Amino acid sequence: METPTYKYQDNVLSPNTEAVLNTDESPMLAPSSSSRRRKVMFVITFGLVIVAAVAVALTWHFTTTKPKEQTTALETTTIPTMATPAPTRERYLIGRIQDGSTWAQDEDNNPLNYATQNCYLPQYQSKQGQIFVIGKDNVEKPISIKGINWFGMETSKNIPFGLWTNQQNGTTLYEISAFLSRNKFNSVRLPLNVKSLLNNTPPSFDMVHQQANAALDLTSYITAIGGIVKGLGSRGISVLLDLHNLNSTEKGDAWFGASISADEFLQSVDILTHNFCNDTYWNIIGLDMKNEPYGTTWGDNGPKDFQTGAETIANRMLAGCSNWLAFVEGNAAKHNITVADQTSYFFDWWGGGLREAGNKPLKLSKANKVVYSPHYYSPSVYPQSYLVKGGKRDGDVITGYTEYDDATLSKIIAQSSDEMFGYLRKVQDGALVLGEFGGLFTLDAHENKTTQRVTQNVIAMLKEPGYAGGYMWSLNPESGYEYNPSSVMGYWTEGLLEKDWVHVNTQYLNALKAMDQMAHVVPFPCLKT
Ligand SMILES: *[C@@H]1O[C@H](CO)[C@@H](O)[C@H](O)[C@H]1NC(C)=O
Ligand SMILES: *[C@@H]1O[C@H](CO)[C@@H](O)[C@H](O)[C@H]1NC(C)=O
Ligand SMILES: *[C@@H]1O[C@H](CO)[C@@H](O)[C@H](O)[C@H]1NC(C)=O
Ligand SMILES: *[C@@H]1O[C@H](CO)[C@@H](O)[C@H](O)[C@H]1NC(C)=O
Ligand SMILES: CC(=O)N[C@H]1CO[C@H](CO)[C@@H](O)[C@@H]1O
Repeated sequence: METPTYKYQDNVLSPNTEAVLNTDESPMLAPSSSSRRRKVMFVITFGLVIVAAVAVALTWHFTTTKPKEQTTALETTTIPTMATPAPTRERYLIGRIQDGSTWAQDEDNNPLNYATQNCYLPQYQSKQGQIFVIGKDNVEKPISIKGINWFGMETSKNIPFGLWTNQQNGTTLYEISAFLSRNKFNSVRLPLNVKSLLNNTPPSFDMVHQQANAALDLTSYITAIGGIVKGLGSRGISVLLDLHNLNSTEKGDAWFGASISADEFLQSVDILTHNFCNDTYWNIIGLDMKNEPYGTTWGDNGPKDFQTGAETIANRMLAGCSNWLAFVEGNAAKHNITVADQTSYFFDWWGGGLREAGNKPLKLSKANKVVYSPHYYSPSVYPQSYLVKGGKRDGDVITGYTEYDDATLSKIIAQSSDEMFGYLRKVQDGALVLGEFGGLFTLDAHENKTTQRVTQNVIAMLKEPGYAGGYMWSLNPESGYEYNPSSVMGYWTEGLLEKDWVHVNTQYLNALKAMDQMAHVVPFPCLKT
């Protein structure tokens, strides 16, 4: 996800540098450089939310009569005898995600550790248009990804959002993992920033209710990632580590930039393989080489040639971890498309422009490791001219358009995605997995729901041969969008969870159930050592 203003503007003759350099801080923290007032208001609001959340948590902690709970043997033996006090571990009745499920009274929803599962790290492979989990016995299990993005680690907070459990807002790692599993999600894409990997920066403690997330070790960036991976792994949910931003504010138009050199980028890959390529983290399936490299080229040997960049990053990863997969995004160049008798000149979705990867594929040190991983969004991210009929471009918005009927819109999405990346299904053997799709859904203000229908079409497309699933953006309710409908600019936030992180955006959750019809939506298998 990228703060959208100007990124796709198709009428500008010379690029607006300030706008193009918009960062990809979570939209909640930095909506866009062109909306400083909103940004300031948002940061203040967010600050107040955190202060309020912490205050509520503390008040609750010290004043509420806690429900009587059985203490476990572990608690009674460890607390009094340890020199350093063990984390206070309690069951939490708060923070439960209200998706209609019921919970066992005695469920231990706040483990001190996610127990070792005795699974081994399998071979993950991409071939025959599918992703396979391959065991030591050479049995190959195909798997489709019903995935979701959970952001926050790429921001200055260095931790995914939502873990500030209190009586009103926030949930826990345990509950997020349980909720995702109850709803058949089997993978999480976790955006990271390279600088925090290099510095091993600890997360902001005020973003996490530590007692309610007892198993999460917040000592460092690496321990936090490890805890999240184990928490998700306990439910068979895999993790795609996403090299998203260079530092918490520099998105980077390539895999290097002002804050990170190409060498440093590769060191961050070494840090990940060194720390996580083993059986404890069996559910890590690979790395997304670089999120939305919008200033790159493909195969021209230029300074920002992402064919070379992605190849170098992927081979570095494979040298440290030959089990993982390399997820590769595309460029963001301008193209013409003619659909429904209308020609539009537009930017490919950032991350989606893989037009040259067919002729100039990545050459990796190991076979069956490339997963092309484009993004495809709805008009809530940018009002693309090809997604509506007629109308007049006015800055970023389009006025006076009509919306297409279902059949025409489906054809347009099929053709545009095929031109950007879908053709790869016919010219190479690896799987395609959308690293991001979605945006606004329930809030769609198009008279005939074009934004919703685009996402529904994208979901339906994932069932076609050659696609092995996708990651909806985002679980977080804080992600911001600026166009709704295509004719109106403003600011809206929406995610799979509601703003309090415990209520569910039911309409969106139901729309994503269509992903359950992909061929192999199962938990990632724990292959026992
Ligand atoms: C990220 O890097 C840019 C470019 O060097 C720098 O201007 C910015 O201050 C950095 N952000 C942080 C949070 O350090
Ligand atoms: C995996 O690596 C981490 C970090 O080096 C280490 O703490 C853990 O014990 C390792 N697990 C296994 C099963 O080797
Ligand atoms: C697309 O169309 C525009 C406007 O008609 C034209 O200027 C441009 O050269 C075309 N670009 C490409 C890549 O075909
Ligand atoms: C919505 O669909 C109706 C029925 O087909 C049509 O009359 C109307 O013009 C459409 N609205 C827009 C904005 O295209
Ligand atoms: C800022 C925020 O999200 N506050 C919400 C916390 O939860 C309560 C109860 O659900 C909501 O009413 C607040 O809006």
